[in-house]
Amino acid sequence: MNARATWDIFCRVVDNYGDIGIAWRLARQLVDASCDVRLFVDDLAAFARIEPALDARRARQTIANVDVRRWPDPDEETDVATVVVELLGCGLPSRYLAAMSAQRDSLWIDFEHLSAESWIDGFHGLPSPHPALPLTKHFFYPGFSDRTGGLLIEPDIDGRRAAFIEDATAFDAFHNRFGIPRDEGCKHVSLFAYPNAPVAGLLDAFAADASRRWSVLVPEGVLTEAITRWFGGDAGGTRTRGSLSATTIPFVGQDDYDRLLWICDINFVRGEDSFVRAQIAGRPFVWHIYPQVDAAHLAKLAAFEAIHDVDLQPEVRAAERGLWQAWNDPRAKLAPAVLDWLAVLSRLEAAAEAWRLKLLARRPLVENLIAFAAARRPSP
Ligand code: TRH
Repeated sequence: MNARATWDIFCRVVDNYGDIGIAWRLARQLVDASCDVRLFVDDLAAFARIEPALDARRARQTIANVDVRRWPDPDEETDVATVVVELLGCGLPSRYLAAMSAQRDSLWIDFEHLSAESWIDGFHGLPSPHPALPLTKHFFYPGFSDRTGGLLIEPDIDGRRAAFIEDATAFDAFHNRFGIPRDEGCKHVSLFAYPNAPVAGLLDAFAADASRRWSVLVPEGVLTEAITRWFGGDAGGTRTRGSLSATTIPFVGQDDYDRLLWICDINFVRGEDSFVRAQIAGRPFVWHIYPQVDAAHLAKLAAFEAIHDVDLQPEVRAAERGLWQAWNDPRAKLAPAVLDWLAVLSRLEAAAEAWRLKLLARRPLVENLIAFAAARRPSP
């Protein structure tokens, strides 16, 4: 396929920031790989929270060389791209679909949810003919095995991370800009989770820890209620109890969120995208998985645990599973699981670095996606 193939990505923001987070990462990485990209998004306000350069009032704008459009636009787009990405089964505008049917020379890809479950291997790449139109969409599954599409990781991420961590001026400026306290002697923790996370148990464990101090950084609007309840009163600024201080920081853009993960010793993350970013930050992390009906998410959690902890020593594996299970089950007693996990923290640190290197050695998703499209694109 021509290196400058045109790509249209369609994204509907269903809830939270995962849909737009994935779409924005994908769009920018395709541009870095020399593709022309238009990104159609139905909720520019949500988009603006993860990309400060975006003006949510403008229906069309170019950011990071991505042509960003509000969807649906009053004069819906009928100029069809060579590759059309429907993100997470969000559907396509009807006029656009009609134009695709008339032209019949673009490739339609359904970019799906990330999972470590083995069934993904069999579904990745499957075609799905449209019931009424002369069109076929192809399923593309991100994943951890070589039989999936891989992970949305920038090929130069390691260099960017090293440049930031080693630049004392940038490091200081980052702390100052977001009001992050500097305290060399304490462990920094970023805390991003769903509102049902058992936050009180975690804060109890940190506050009672006589062996070290803890600084927990909580993005604004995330877990505000739980933090307020635990301290009593206002959640803003920095509050302290026992060995714990908790600071509410702004909800930052996606690139700064990476930097936040890089400055922290431990990262609590959720969903899909922050979950991957924590892994490539190379620090111990705790995953709050997106809750699904019939507890389907627990199978997803178990599948990831099984691939992630295979090289861990039995007691480290047990501690990791114990905390991840307790963090994802609001009925669980969290404090003992936190203590067991902290007891093996230095070994988790070594394992997190090894896991990061393992992921970085794999072929990036965008390279896989471009090859996937080239192999399937209909001949004109
Ligand atoms: O927001 P999420 O819960 O999104 C979810 C999941 O993706 C879920 O699997 C999906 O089904 C659902 O959306 C629709 O969590 P996630 O995936 O981590 O996305 C959060 C995004 O927000 C990610 O791109 C990182 C970004 N972010 C920032 O840019 N700044 C911040 O301060 C924070 C906390 C996050």
